[in-house]
Amino acid sequence: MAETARPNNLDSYWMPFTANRQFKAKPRLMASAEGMYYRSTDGRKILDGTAGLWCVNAGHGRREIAAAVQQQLVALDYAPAFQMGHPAIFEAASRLAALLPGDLDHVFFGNSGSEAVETALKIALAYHRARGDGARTRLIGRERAYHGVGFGGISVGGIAGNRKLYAGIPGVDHLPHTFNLAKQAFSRGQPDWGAELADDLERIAALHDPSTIAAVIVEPMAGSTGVLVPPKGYLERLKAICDKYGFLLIFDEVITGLGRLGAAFATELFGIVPDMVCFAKGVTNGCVPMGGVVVKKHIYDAFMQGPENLIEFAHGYTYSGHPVAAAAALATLDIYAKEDLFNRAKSLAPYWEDAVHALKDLPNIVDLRNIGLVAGIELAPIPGKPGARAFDVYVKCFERGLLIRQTGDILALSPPLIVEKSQIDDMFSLLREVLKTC
Ligand code: PXG
Repeated sequence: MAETARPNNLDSYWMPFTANRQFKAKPRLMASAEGMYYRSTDGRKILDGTAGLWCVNAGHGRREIAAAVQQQLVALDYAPAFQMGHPAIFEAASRLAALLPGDLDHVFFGNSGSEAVETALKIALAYHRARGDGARTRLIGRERAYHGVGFGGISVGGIAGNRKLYAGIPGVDHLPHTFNLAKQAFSRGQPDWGAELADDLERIAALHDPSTIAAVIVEPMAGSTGVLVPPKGYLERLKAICDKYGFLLIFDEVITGLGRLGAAFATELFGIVPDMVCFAKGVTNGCVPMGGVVVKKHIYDAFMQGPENLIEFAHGYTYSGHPVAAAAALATLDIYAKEDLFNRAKSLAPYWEDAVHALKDLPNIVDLRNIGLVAGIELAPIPGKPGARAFDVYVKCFERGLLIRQTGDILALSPPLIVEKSQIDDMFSLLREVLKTC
């Protein structure tokens, strides 16, 4: 393949979550994408093992979405987000609410997972205040959690590197993370051990007094930290303790939402209905920024008090419910429904699981984890060089035509839900070859 034009100067762009100097010395640039494959600027075909960044659930280059976006841009490029609306965003809200169980039926829109999380945390505090229970100001997150990069998100988040430079918001405590190598290694799907880790919420409640706690936020499956699957019974226990004390339970489904686990949301998969669900990424197939939070009716209703001419919740973004994002979301949801992609992910999951666990015989494999179409592969660190082994695997895979994710010494894979079995075979045989050399 011919090379694509490359920028002359890589200097001005300060890249996010990137080792800028290392990258710019040896850049990896994408030129185009179609279906399951990227094409790099040096003309190589690269199998997408990560659905971009966990977001391109329907595969790349979907013409239906492009057409809907183009049409929307021409018809109505922008409408003021405050005190004004447009039809597509109301439809998008109804369609999203219909994908969630029970009375999770009101949607507040932002433009990213980070904004979804900030919004959910603010709703939690404002909700208790609106009910006359304003002493509930504490927020409980979890070790190793990733909830984006806003000050709220890094505060309830549990990744030291993202938190250490910033004081964060006050009144936050953390549950222990749910990973225990000795008790869970090589679990297929949900580990048998670990439900009791949820009981730590009782300790936290006793420490601060339950009357001071507003909400608990967790990723049903922790993605960014390296794929931690919830132990059997863990989320059930967490929900029961939240109910007992009146804590709102927030599921951050930015990764798990929209099909990745083989169900519309983890909420459905695990049969647990939280009070709020954060979403982003797959809602537009990754092609236009959009995120938001779906809340239960009683939460929305708590705000709908007082004089009707007053704004009930002083929050929102210029681009909340953007027409172009709404059009992309509607076209994306159409594809998910028409191609039955969530069920497709579900039916591929056993094949995926076998492919993941077949790596067990390789050297330096510490753990293999999976759920839905997600895999975590934990490697033994090179002594004195944490993360170096996995980064080496990541670069070698990219050079040989496979995109994976790397965090510390953990690799993560989660392809678009259109993946074929033969492409799963390609992914794992290439990975096997690379792992043998690292
Ligand atoms: N919550 C969760 C659970 C996430 O995974 C966010 C919030 C923030 O979303 P935005 O749209 O603000 O980035 C995320 C994002 C990775 C990776 O490699 C994961 C995310 C983003 C980028 C990379 O695991 N998750």
